[in-house]
Amino acid sequence: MIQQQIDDVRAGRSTMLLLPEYGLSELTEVPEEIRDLTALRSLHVRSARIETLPSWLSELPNLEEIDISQAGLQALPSFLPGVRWCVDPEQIFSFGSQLDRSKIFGISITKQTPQPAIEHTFDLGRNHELELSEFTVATAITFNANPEILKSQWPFFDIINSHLDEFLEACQGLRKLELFGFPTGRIPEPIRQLPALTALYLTAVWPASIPDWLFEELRLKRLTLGFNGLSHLPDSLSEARRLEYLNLGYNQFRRIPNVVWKLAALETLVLSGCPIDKIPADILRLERLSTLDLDQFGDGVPKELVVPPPEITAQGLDAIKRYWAQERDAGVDYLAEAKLLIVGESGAGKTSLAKKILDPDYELDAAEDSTEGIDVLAWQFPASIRVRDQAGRENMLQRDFRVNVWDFGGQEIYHSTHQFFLTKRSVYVLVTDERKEDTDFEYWLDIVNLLSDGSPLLIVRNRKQKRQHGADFGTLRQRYPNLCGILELDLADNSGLDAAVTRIRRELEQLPHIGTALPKTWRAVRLALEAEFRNYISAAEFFEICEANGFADRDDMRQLGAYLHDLGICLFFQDDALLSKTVILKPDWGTTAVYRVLDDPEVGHALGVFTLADLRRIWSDATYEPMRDELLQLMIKFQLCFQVPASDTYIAPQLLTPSQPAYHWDDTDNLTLRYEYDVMPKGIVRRLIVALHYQIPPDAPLWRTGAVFEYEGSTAEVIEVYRRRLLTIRIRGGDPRVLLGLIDHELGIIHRSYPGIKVKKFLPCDCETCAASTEPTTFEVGELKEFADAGAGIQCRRSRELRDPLALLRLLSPDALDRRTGVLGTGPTAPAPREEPVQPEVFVSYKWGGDSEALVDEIQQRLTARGVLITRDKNEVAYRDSIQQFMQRIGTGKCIVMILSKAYLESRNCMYELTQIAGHPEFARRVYPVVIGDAGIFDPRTQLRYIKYWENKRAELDAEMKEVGQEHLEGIREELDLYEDIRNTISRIMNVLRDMNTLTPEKHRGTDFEQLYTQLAAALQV
Ligand SMILES: Nc1nc2c(ncn2[C@@H]2O[C@H](COP(=O)(O)OP(=O)(O)OP(=O)(O)O)[C@@H](O)[C@H]2O)c(=O)[nH]1
Ligand SMILES: [Mg+2]
Repeated sequence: MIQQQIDDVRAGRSTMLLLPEYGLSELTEVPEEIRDLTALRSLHVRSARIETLPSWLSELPNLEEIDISQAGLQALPSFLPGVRWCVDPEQIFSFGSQLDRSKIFGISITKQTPQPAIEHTFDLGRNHELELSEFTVATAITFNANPEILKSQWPFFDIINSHLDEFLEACQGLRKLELFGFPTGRIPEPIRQLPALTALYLTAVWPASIPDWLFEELRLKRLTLGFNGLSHLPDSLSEARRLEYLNLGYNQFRRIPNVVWKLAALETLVLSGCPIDKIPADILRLERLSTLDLDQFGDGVPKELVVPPPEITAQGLDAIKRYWAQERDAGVDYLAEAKLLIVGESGAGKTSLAKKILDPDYELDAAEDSTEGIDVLAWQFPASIRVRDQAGRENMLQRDFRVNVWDFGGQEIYHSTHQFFLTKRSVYVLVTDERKEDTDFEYWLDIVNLLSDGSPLLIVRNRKQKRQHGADFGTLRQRYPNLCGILELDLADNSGLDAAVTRIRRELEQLPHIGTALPKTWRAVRLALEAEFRNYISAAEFFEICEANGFADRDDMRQLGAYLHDLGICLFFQDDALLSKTVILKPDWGTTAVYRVLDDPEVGHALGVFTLADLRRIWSDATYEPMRDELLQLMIKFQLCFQVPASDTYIAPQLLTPSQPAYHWDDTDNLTLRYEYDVMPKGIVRRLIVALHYQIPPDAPLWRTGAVFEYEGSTAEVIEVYRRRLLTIRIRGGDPRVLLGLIDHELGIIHRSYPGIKVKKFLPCDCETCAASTEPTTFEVGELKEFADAGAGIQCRRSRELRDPLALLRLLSPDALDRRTGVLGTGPTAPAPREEPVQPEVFVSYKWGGDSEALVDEIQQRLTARGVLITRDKNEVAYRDSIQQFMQRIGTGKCIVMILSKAYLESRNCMYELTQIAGHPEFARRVYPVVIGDAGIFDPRTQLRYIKYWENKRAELDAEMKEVGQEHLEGIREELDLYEDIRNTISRIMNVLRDMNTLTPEKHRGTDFEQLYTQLAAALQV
């Protein structure tokens, strides 16, 4: 992403760089590559961990603006005198007089911004001390964000909301305004009076209405209205003639509002997450449109979208435009073709049923061979299909309905290939033999549920005699919502057959894609291919056939190829270097070839190990011989086998020995993780073996349901327990997170091939009781993330101890929280939550002298003896190092032991330190308070006394100020602000501290500081 931006600036396409993209704020320094970007005008390091800016930035002649809000910058550089800054309100405080206010072009408030800083900013606005061109109020949101919950996450929502209008009125120069995740429920009226505003981003704001003045009076170029629950737009939008970028994502639009087609200047349209069912031919009217974003956050194109067919839509805007252009030029035809998949246990009668569907007079054959792999039969019948013309009117048309009947071999060996052939938008028939105990019944229901994406499923009970057994429809339907009926028949005498076929036909005719309009040229090619008797043709021949049938453009031909592949009509892997040269016209020819290898007795005998010589033998027929390379590639593509590196040997993991071999595993210091599946597809580990075979050392244990991998000094054991629907991982040695990351990534890819899959990850508890147990308490990773987000501990169900969720998550990934799943970054125009620079230090904050200091000496001595190093001001603040800097450093520290006494709470320096600490996120998680008796913080009256104390201090100073001349006031105003700050935060701090588990010094001494030690040690380990 960053590289793309750099290239754009270098090529003169842009003058701006957004370094921390989409909330991934891992950047710790400004990359050296941008040093020669002389065209760079605007640099954003918002939310990055960058602490200093490099001095070479001053050599960039055109650099005018830098956004450093929420970045870890400690001081403002003096070598950029001409640059203007976008900052957060806290930075206005911390940079003090370093930051000339006329140099601030932008301000960005987040939910972490402390109240005094917010109020200070609004004061500056009110007093016209700011000349802002950009203003942002933003926080990260989740997909299912709702206004109430979001609002409750803003500690100072009302303050911001009540000052917002007045502030906007005072900022007449605003060019860009962003409210992201700030549910104010309105579009603030003063926006109307902002003459320079061209970019307005209102995401998750939930305005009650969209006022007409927004389009009639403003001159917007960029507008975002995402996550606002909108279902229509006012006609006045057509007035927004300059609009180039419109983001309507994650709203309730079922149709793209017609007024959108009038926006002639539009270049980018975002519609992700809206339940729209159609992108109409009107899209051709937006001639300048170059980006249509249907999948903004990578969570998929809207599933309701069926016109054009999803296979087209998935290829992007050009494909959609071509589709409509072709239809306009060639006229339309309507789709009347579908796939029927017959599954079930071996011997249940699938092949017999398939043949009887085609011909009821077919005689059962007692010597019917068990099906190898898959057989595909063509079935055709006349039908009325429902079609919609371009104006949206419904019609019924008479058509020959074509069905490809896929008859699957039921034997266990074929199960692992199901994920490639059980497609969506098909009808499924599960055949059961009622005379037998069907052990695989649930497997079939589950796998169809996982893979078919809601396609209808019929159960056919074959050889139904008088006996009544098996679950009834109602019960099954609750678990399998796509089950739409149970049919009973007996193939021996055709009883029930007619009714069953009628029902199957009805389900086929009612599939949602039936009746979809397709360009006529497509159908012509489809028919020409079908007339072809060969099993496969070259890609060049395919293109020739397309040309002969009216196609001119190669891209159109490729698009049709992808469509035919997705419908299961042919196999055409266009993204594979070798396979893209061939179109397999008869998919079952390809699959049969593949299964020949898996069914080969010699390969079976060798437990799945085979060589190229074996393949020459197995594929010696004239039909396979010239295609051996492609067929082997097909097997690899299906993750059925892998090549042993640097050899001509291959291994098919599904033929490996079924039982776990004996080997030694040292189970000390293991990182263990468990995946639990609602429904577990078979063969997950086999696919993982193929995907990660480079990480399997030559003599490592390897069997059908498990393997041992090695990488960078770590060893991982992965075992699948199908019956218990789980997968366990144990890793030891090295930094286990690296290998785990690798495995987790591959599993993610495998899981994504099952649309309906539900998996949860569990980590074992790290308390002492659990560590010693073979059945530790486990925590679900999603739950740990929720607890970590809330800054709360999570309780072990065995030891009842509170554990730190973040420490557990860091076992998985060093920056577990930075990659929160389901939390959206706020995009390039908004900040991500601030992240702390990690400092593996334990600070201690205390009042010098007396009891406190003695206690600190004792703590330091005890903890140092046990390996925990304490940093305290006396030995840390070197000559000329300002105490203030040290205090700010404490504020961002990881662990802070706080010795609270009355003297502390009444000391200006200590309280400054405390406000620094409390102003940073996750305050509660980072402090370890020890309360000295006289602090009295548990008593509300004492709390009030502290508040009064600081109010008085401020009043005194204020009175003194009035007596001296303005010229002597430098610094005193800041002091005044500090007292105000202390007074405002003191009750908040008290509340947090009261809820925390604090100990008195006596209790600590009694246990030799054991509790403090364990907590600190745990926090530091990560
Ligand atoms: N008597 C009787 N025999 C049947 C019936 N249905 C199937 N058969 C016989 O049972 C045997 C197995 O049937 P198939 O249709 O080949 O079973 P399949 O489900 O295709 O089995 P695989 O291909 O191994 O998965 C064949 O010999 C059929 O003739 C039935 O309703 N009554
Ligand atoms: Mg069969």
